[in-house]
Amino acid sequence: PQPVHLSDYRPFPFRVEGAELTFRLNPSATRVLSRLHLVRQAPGDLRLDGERLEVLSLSLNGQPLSLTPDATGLTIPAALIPEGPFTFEAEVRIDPAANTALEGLYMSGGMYCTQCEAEGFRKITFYPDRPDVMAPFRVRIESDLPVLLSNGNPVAQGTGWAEWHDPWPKPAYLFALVAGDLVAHRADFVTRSGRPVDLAIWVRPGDQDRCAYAMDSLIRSMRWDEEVYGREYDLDVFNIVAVDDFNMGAMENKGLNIFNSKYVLASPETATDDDFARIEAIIAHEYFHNWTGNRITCRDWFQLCLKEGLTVFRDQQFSGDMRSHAVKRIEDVLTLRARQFREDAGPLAHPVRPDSYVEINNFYTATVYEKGAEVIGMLKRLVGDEGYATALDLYFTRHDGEAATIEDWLKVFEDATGRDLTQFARWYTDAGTPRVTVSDDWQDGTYTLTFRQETQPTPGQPEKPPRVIPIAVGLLNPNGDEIVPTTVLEMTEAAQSFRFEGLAAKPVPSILRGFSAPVVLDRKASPEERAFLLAHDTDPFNKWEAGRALAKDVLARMVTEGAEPGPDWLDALARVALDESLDPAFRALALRLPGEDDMAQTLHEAGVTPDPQAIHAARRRMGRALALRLRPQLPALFDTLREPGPFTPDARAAGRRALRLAALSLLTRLDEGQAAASAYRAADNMTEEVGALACLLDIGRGQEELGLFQARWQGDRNVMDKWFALQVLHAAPGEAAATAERLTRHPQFDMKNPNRFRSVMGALSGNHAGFHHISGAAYRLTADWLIRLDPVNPQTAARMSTAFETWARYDADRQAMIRGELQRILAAPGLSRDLGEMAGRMLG
Ligand code: DPP
Ligand code: ZN
Repeated sequence: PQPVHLSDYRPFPFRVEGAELTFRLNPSATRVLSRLHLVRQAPGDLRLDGERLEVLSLSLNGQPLSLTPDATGLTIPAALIPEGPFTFEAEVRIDPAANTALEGLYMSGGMYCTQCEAEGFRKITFYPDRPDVMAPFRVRIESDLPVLLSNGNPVAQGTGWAEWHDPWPKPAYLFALVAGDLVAHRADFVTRSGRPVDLAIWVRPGDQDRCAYAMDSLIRSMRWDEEVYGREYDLDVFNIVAVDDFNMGAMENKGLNIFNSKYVLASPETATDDDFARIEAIIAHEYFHNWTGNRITCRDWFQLCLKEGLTVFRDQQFSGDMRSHAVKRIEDVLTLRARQFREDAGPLAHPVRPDSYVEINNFYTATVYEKGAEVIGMLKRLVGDEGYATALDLYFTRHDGEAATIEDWLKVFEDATGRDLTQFARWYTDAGTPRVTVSDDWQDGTYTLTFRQETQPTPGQPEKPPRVIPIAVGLLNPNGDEIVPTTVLEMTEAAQSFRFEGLAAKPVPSILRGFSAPVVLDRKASPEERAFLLAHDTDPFNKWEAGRALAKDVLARMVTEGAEPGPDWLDALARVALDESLDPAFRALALRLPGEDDMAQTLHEAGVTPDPQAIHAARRRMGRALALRLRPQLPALFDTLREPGPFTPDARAAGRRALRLAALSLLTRLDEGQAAASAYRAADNMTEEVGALACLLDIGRGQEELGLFQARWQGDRNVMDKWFALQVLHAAPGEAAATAERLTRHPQFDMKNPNRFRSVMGALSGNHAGFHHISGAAYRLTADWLIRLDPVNPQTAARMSTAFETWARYDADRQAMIRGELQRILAAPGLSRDLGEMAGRMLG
């Protein structure tokens, strides 16, 4: 397959003034009639995308066309096209029941649903399936199912049919249709300017009592977007539908968001605190797309970060406002490092705005999303809050109704603030994570910080010119007082010094506060200095970061020198863990040990070949040392944080449960699971049920509890996903592959359901020492299943192949084994474009 290049962009030579679609639904033979009203804008043939469509009829202005489509679409020669407006009609037959790729129109548990982003609409009918072609849609659905939904506002309905009209011009990727036996959880909303909106969350009968949190999140999101960004909703209805079979988390189709049921359904008994937080964030994310994505969309798929980076940034702001900014920031940075830094450091590294792809579905990545959001955070830091607000207002007025580019986005900021963003644009075009090293100097009351930035070459980009990096810095006195509050230093050169004058004593610097740029900060600091910042830093992110850096130093020495954790780290951490003036959620985060994959990456960057087994063993010793240090306080920490009264999913209660479970996890290392076993039985919510079970599995126990869990939850797909995942995630390294293999033979394992597949295979790659076990069993099992899944669901197979992206970190044996598996995948007959591109890029 040929790659598509950004530089090949050409405008579409026709305008679609309206699209009228009629669906006659049938599981294996749905007929789709489309009538497109078109006008020529420039010379050329009319090329329509279309894949796997059985043509029943084609016509132009009512005259039959005898044209034969090729494998990817239909060309109507320019000579056949009249001057002025014309109408193209097509009737095609498609087979939703056979659509296991879950792209286009497919079936999930007896209901019809669609997923069109990025290029799924071409599997429904012939259309210019590109985001810069925007049109109003009229849709008629014919089916005897009771609930028939599409985008926009309802027009009319009768027995066996319904009609919808979406007045807002939109690209085809935002088209959606749902038909099923569904029930609604409803609410009302009135926009700031007085428009009443009917809100509904559609689920299968029996699930309607698990929608309240999602609905509450939606209402808070709608209000927040009015208050913070001045953005109002623009239709009479807003519908959300939960489906069990879904490749992504959710989809922002205009007026009809479709969600993976896992990110909608929640009750205290079935959802963990993390699930509640994710539901809140994803409901907000998809809602916020109504302006950043739908009203202003992307010119082409290279601009994906234009909507995704901005919308992630907005949902992160929202969650921070709803919960705690400090905790949210720490969690976001943990995710960024675990997923994006890992991607940026390996063979799949690509710019936030890529310039070529083979399969666009392979670019819905942590780089486009999470780094895309970080880039906007930096922009906001550089232009200030007011500059940001002015620029966003200009963006919405200037580009409403358009398909825009990153150049348009940056121009808005330049025009609104007068800043030159030429150098800043490198954050969009250059891949790789800059490494910033720091040295300091103290002389006669002047403190100097010198920074150097360097970015390693990434695939296709050998040269990395310096970027503009906002480095937020504060200075503390040796007594712990802050003497220079947070100041943003703008680094623009490869090496640059900044001076602070008139100081009485040599200060302790707090650098990269709030994680002000997505870089690796390389600062050799003494354990005393890190402990000092952990105790005194006024910036909550850097306070946490100091503890994390200290822990990583300790863990690195344990792995490489066989050292044991010393009292500096243990005492410093114990002080934070027991400090009741701090937010329990923050204390829980401070107690979380560095992850094994993160440690492997850090060692690799320091020139040490990581041994997964050694990291795993050292991390366990580290946990035990911490447990011993806190032994006297653990039972009280666990008991006193118990929430009185019924479960509430708010951040305060969730933080207390997180700390309580952190204490339980430590206790489990000392009491052989006694406390965890009774906590499991006493749990009245899923957070504690799963938390206690994980503690037991970690020490090789929990078999009885797994049985209890299964007996209670086997009728619930979303909860059973946790049952599958936990066993694999917490299996001992030598048993992880066998556990996963055994679970793939479980009667409830179904590779056609992406959530279930991920709960086994995703968990296997999430178990670092298990995945990289020297037997190679997990590598083989993963490759076997990717090869098996590929013909069924190439998008999910390709996504999960990133398990192998870190091969270059490891020793020669592991490298050879992983490369062997990637070669085996590449040689699989009939390999998809999706998985083929991924395997090829990883092999380099
Ligand atoms: N549905 C995905 C998201 O919201 C892709 N747009 O990020
Ligand atoms: Zn999105």
